[in-house]
Amino acid sequence: MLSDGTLSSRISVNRGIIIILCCTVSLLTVFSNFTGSPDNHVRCPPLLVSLDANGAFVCNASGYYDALTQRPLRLLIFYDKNDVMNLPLCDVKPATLIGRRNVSLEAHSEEDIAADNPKVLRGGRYRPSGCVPRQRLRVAVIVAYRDRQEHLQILLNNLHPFLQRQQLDYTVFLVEQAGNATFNRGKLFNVGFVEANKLREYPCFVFHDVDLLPENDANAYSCPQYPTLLSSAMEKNKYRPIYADYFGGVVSFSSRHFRQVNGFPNLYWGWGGEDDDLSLRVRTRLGKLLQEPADTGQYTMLKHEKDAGNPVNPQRFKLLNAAAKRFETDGLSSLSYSVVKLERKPLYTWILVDIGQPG
Ligand code: NGS
Repeated sequence: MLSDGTLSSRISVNRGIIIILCCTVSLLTVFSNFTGSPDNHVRCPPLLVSLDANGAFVCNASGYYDALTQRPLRLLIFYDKNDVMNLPLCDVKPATLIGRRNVSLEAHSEEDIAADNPKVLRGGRYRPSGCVPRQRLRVAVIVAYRDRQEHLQILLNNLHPFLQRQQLDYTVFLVEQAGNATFNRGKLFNVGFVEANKLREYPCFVFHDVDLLPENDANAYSCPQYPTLLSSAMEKNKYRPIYADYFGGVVSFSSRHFRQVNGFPNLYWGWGGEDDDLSLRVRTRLGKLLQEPADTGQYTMLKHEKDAGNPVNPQRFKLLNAAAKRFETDGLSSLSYSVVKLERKPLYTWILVDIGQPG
């Protein structure tokens, strides 16, 4: 027989255990809602999901997003309607691909291209609606640019449908060099990398010339295992490789690898050499670079007059000869610039940037 006292103390011990168990379960539930899975996804409690001004689904967990930049202040919160609805992960090779097709060389107005691509959100962003993109399918496409309006229109008209067929969660960034100083492709790409990651964390990057049109949508604009030359077969070169270690035109990187090689060099003003320097960085630091197979890495290059703002750089061989000594000191680690304007246009996020003058 148990005395009344022993019985009631057992009941209160049991109650205590039940309360502790309940608290642990609720804490774990809350915790799992707000911390990341290996895929960097965090589930937003469905009650907190609502629409933003662009019609995109956002998680209203106050204190988790910076109100100005929309950048998550803590771990990424899962804010996609599709995840809430438990849609499947997007395929790496989706059924929407059509393979090789002729590119269009028509320069449509940006308004017409936006009307033809109604699912592209302001800022040049798209996310598939029927599936949840995998982390390696979340891509920033950075275009280095100045004064090539017609090429830009032709590129956008081809690129948006191409990227949507790949079912990527992508954003196109146009990084435009302000002023008349000699063009610096490498530095503009570095600015694009830093600025895109300030707006949202991108695991994958594609660095893209404005005059190159991809011909085959099997050429995946996603995170590669190793930095990859996507434009491996250009029509202007009869679809043959330009040379063995060529790494210009269009290349893809995981953010991790791009940081590991300290990005592009900043010191190449004018045409030539910055891509060879990057190729050397990748081979030295990461051991290898990849090339898209010639049957999918096909590109058409748009023709243009000699570009007075981008003369051949007479210093390029001298810079290349000493490139290995500068990997640490010239690149993302030494990047300086000031953003003149940042605007979400219908087809791209426009970053007008002052990158200074040749030193
Ligand atoms: C090399 C340049 C690269 C350039 C490549 C292809 O000679 O920067 O030609 O040029 N390297 C040097 O000048 C050191 S292209 O076929 O695009 O005109 O990307």
